[in-house]
Amino acid sequence: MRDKIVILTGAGISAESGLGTFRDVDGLWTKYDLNEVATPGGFARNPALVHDFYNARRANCRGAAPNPAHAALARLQRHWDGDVVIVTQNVDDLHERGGANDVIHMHGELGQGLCAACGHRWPAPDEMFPDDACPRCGVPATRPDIVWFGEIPYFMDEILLHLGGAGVFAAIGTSGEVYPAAGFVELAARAGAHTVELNLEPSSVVSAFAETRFGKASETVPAWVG
Ligand code: BV8
Repeated sequence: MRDKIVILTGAGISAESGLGTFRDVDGLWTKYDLNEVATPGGFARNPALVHDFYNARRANCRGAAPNPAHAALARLQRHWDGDVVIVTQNVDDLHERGGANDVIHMHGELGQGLCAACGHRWPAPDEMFPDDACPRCGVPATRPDIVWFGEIPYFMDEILLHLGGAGVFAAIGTSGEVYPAAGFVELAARAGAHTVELNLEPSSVVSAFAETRFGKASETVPAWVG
């Protein structure tokens, strides 16, 4: 009996905590040009704009609190007698502040800075600026530790291993628009996992799921966890 549960979360799980999603009616990509603030080219062209974008989201995140969906997943990790692996596309720390551990941030973290010169990572200050020097090598080549479009997501080997051994795969609060995350359900299903989508509305990959539960994450996730 495969008792590993792999959970993929997206911006929808943090929506009720007040953090914006990307592709909903008032989503972030309706206010910002993705190519200008979430690509390496955008950062090279205008690092100040990109830092402003992430400085604003870091401030938002500090003012937000985990919601019952985050708490329910932490409860599942505590009580389930197998592994519960949370893979998140989110760059906020609400899973951790909601009590979860071993969260895999495949798109990076708002709370970390990265030096493009020496690869050093450190806890990001509240605000980062283009000429910040790296705390280790001193070169002003610092950036948010975020995986932008066209960059390779983090921990892919580990994630693929988890998907291959999952008994259950659940996707929560994600539109299924961004790859490779949107393809995880197919990989899990092919490996024999039971798949469930918990989302406000059908995602772009809803047909790949064996089970769907629609509604707000703060209601559907605690009900699913029990
Ligand atoms: C990669 C930065 C290769 C962090 C993000 C051309 C050139 C290069 C690449 C590509 C290309 N064409 C396609 C690609 C691949 C590309 C891609 O998928 N593009 C899409 C747009 C077509 N992907 C990449 O570039 C990735 N890298 O492919 O590298 C590779 C891959 C594998 C192995 C080797 C090499 C990199 C992708 C990461 C990009 N970074 N953001 C940040 O700023 O936050 S992506 C961005 O979208 C966020 O990270 C976000 O997490 C992610 C997914 O969005 P969602 O989380 O799903 O949010 P969304 O708003 O879309 O949906 C919210 C959902 O919640 C909705 O369904 C809504 O109904 C629901 N909801 C709302 N409220 C609630 C709710 N549900 C429940 N309760 C509620 N209350």
